[in-house]
Amino acid sequence: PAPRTLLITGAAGGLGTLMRELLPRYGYELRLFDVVPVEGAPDAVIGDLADPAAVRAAVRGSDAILHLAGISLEAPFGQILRANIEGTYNLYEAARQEGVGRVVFASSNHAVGFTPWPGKGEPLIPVSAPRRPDTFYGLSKCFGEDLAQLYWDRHGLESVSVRIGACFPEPNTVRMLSVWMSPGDGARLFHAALTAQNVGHTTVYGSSANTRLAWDLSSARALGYEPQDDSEKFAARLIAEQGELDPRDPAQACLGGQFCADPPLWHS
Ligand code: NAI
Ligand code: 15L
Repeated sequence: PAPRTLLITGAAGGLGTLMRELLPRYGYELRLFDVVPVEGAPDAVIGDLADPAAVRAAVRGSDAILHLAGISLEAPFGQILRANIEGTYNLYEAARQEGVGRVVFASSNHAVGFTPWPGKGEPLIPVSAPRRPDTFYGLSKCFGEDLAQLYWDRHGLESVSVRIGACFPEPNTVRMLSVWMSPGDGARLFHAALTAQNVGHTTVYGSSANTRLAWDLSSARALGYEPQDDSEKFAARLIAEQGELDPRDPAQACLGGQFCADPPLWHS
């Protein structure tokens, strides 16, 4: 049966705030979790992903989970380890123990961030392309995807790992013309990922149907996702302001953009 009670972790964040607004129209009853208070939601459960008991209490009684919580940019390894690696493990353990049927995991394009942009006439990047994390952050998303696979193979807990491009109201860089996911398409994709039958563990790219798409959306479409938006309406202005991507610039040559060129953050 379609999930009714949906737990959104990371509900106070940018994507959580967008999805809290958009997902109820699909019929979900939302429960919210974050380490900081969630504006306008006094019933939200406040707790840290690194605390297994807090996570288990938040998960109890949910039919499905949209797991958005965690550090969403590069950070020192110790911080990524605690929030994204141990935190996602705690989330999956709680889901298993509480009998939750489905987790939709917010993975990221940064799991494959060092993949070069396909040239003209080259095939789109498939979900089966080798992972090439561009940061410890991207590496934590590779871990989350593998954890999702393990919990399917070993425990029959279903997941969809969504390698989100960039979900903001509007794209603001030329790179984002390729990876942008409109908030409306984000809600459509998460809803498809929550309700499609027999997903086992499925990995998909998460974006709108952009004219400048670099990756293959077919595994997302196979879930029933029908994107409605295309970033192309923003292209002329952004290209006039910023110019086309320069493949000789390490911050522009690969999917992960600037993440590929920033200096590493070693210390916790
Ligand atoms: P965000 O940084 O705005 O929100 C993340 C939320 O997680 C915050 O409210 C934060 O308080 C919470 N959080 C962090 N550590 C936590 C912990 N230890 N315990 C409980 N809560 C904790 O990030 P955003 O943009 O909303 O992204 C949501 C998810 O989607 C993240 O996992 C991010 O990696 C992923 N993602 C987002 C993309 C986007 O375009 N917004 C692109 C690719 C992936
Ligand atoms: C991400 O994974 C980040 O969470 C988000 O804030 C954006 O930076 C996005 O990727 C991106 O690649 O633009």
